[in-house]
Amino acid sequence: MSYGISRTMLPHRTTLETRAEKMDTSFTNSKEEIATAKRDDTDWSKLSREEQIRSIEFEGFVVVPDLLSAAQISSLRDEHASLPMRGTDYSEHQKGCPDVWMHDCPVAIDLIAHPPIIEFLTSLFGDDLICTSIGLGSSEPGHPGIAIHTDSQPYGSKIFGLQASSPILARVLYYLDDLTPDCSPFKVIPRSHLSMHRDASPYGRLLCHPDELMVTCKAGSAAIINQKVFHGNFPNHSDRPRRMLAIAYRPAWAGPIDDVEDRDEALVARLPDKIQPFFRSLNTRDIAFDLPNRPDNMARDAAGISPRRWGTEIGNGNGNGKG
Ligand SMILES: O=C(O)CCC(=O)C(=O)O
Ligand SMILES: [Fe+2]
Repeated sequence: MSYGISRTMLPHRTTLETRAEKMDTSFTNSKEEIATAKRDDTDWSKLSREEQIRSIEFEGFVVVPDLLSAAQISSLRDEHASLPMRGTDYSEHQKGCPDVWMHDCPVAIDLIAHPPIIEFLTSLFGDDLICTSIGLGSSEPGHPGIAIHTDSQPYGSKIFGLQASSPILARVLYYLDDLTPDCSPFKVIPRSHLSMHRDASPYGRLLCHPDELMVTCKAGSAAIINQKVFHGNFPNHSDRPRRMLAIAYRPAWAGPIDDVEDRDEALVARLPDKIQPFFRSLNTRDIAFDLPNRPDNMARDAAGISPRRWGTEIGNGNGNGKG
């Protein structure tokens, strides 16, 4: 039994290097498992706005195809090549660069205000948007797959910090390469974020799961995920890199549980004017802690909590958006 003994308490594991040696670095899925994986076959180009909102709220993710032009993809790949990328502690083939906004990456930074995504997130959240992060990731040949995890950590964590404690957050994962079965397609366990079971503790991780769904798409598409859904990616068994630009947004009301270090104001001031509104303080929290039981002027409707937001009505079918 190892309950109650944290890794840091084990005297012989004092350095990160020693711990990394002990880490499970195995492939999440074999080639055979990839060949027989459950595949998503949704025609994402056909979804109405209501269906997109239902998909991210209820399934936990939505795919939006054709968001980037060939020229944008090519420029983003060039910017990617210019960035300092660091390997993760479990594989030198999975690399990342956080804080892309601090680097000379005008095309990536411009995407923070990408109109189709801003319009979607504004109808999803019904609030001002705060961009909490923008990072580039690269799953290179030999990458063993990202273990299944959530990006939500309601009390913060060593990997994600306190920023991940925001109660509502969406991450837009722009893919700069085609996701094919052998080239690290996205994986997700649909509806996993709805579970109230201990297995759904956002601090859990899994190598794989029988109900994981493989999502493939073309370069220039994005998967937008509810940060609470369990997800990851498959290994890269191909001979080409699989690059991704990930931009996270939260509604202005939904700040972290405690103050986080804010971004350097002088650096933020250098960003283009149209990006500034998304770079308000990371500690913005538009909430009413002292709310009385019956505040003045209470409303009699709120479309954002109505099943109408999914294009359906209570009492019409089972509320699954298809009724
Ligand atoms: O690579 C992917 O498709 C998913 C990456 C991921 O888990 C993340 O950025 O949070
Ligand atoms: Fe993630």
